[in-house]
Amino acid sequence: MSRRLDRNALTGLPPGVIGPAYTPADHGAGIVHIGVGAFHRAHQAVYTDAALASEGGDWRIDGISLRSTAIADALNPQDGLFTVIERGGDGDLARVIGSIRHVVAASQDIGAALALLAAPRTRIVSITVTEKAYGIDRAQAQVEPGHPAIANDLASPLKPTGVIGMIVEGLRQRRERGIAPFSVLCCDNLPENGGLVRAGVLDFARRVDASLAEWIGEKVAFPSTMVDRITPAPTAETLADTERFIGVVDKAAVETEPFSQWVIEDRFAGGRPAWEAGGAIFVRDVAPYETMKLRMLNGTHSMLAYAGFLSGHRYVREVMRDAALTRLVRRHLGAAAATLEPLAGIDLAEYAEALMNRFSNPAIAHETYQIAMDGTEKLPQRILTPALHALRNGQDIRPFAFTVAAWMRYCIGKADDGTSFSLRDPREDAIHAAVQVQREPSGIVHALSALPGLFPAELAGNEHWNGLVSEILTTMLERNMVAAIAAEAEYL
Ligand code: CS2
Repeated sequence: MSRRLDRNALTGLPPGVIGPAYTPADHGAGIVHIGVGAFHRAHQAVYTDAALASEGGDWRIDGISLRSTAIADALNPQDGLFTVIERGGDGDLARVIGSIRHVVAASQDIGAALALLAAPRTRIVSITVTEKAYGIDRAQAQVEPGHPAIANDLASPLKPTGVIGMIVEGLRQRRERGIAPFSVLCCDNLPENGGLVRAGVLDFARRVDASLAEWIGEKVAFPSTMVDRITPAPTAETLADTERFIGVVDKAAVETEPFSQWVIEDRFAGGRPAWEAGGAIFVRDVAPYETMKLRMLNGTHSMLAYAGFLSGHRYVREVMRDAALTRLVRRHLGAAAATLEPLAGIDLAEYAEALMNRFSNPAIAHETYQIAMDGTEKLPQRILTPALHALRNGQDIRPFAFTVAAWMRYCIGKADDGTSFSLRDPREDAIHAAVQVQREPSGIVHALSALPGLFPAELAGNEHWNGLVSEILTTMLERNMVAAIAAEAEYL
């Protein structure tokens, strides 16, 4: 059996593999991160590694995984070490990251997870759990009492299972023991993510103990942040390549693109690592950066994921080799950019060009099906809000209507060749119920637009918009997705 990556293996890393430029065990933990998935390992953990190398400090990361035990089982025997393979046009670069100390699987040991959150050394709690895990009703800025984790945690707040419940219980314990609170740093692709999580945490706390909510409102910082790095789900190939690079087995390796960006509001009551050492940018207001990224990168991603997946493209890089689809990618980037306010120091045309290149990266196997997941959680900030903006301002709404039609086509759950696939959306049952009784494209548009809380009323009630979505969906259904893409590219 091959040896496993661990602290002893660091001294024997092959030339060309970059290891931590510090001794991980010399640094204590200061961050608790909830959701130790591939994205966290390829992004925040890398910035923290750079900060530790540059400025030192007790800023290592203790991880909490909410449900799965797999990542704790992979990382703990490796002393928290794992490899990031950066795949660029000019070959791969392997880097072993030392910033994670240990991972607790909350589903196995909630006491240990809460102890991390309550520990005085914990000054920041950062989060990547994907949009759907929060259970926050974004329009009402409060928790969704029907969300499984929220419902469970409101019923037994001392034994939480979800991210909001855990944060509130961690803060409650700190307050009870006279320990200063931590700052909460949401790193998911949500608009004004700090404010959103703050609203969810405050509402949850209010339902448990009003004075706790008041204390949190006064004392806890929730800086917003924009995170960016395209990170496909690791595969067996990721692990096999890693072993070839580093010479030992690494069960927690990730692969990602060379590009990385992190824009953060500098509001950390208990201090923070020198993340600028890894290239992080600190600003007063992240919102315009977040909006730009959500509408341009993520919005275009969603468009190309639905259209690409249904027309037989497994990977984003294949989409970018399809001439008609590439035209639609460019069109979407332009339409999204047109909905944005100018942002000092950023040329949106250059940003769009950089995105075209990143999507085209031939070394990254990013599945369209991965991006297509959780559409109801993603469409509002990526597509529907900019669509409404475009509608109100007399701008081109067609690119957004095309994306919505492609998502609706996807909601039918059958590819053009008749094979079924699972939607992988938290509202999958409601979507099925809405579409299965419909015969006409316009009926599908109407039924899906009426899903509670999804479409802005002004958009769902606009005849021109609905007409356009129905017309495009008709082509997708009566002919097929390939024909609809060709017709659309023709239309340009
Ligand atoms: C993607 C994002 O899966 C998705 O929905 O759009 O994960 C995207 O790759 C990242 O936000 C890039 O930073």
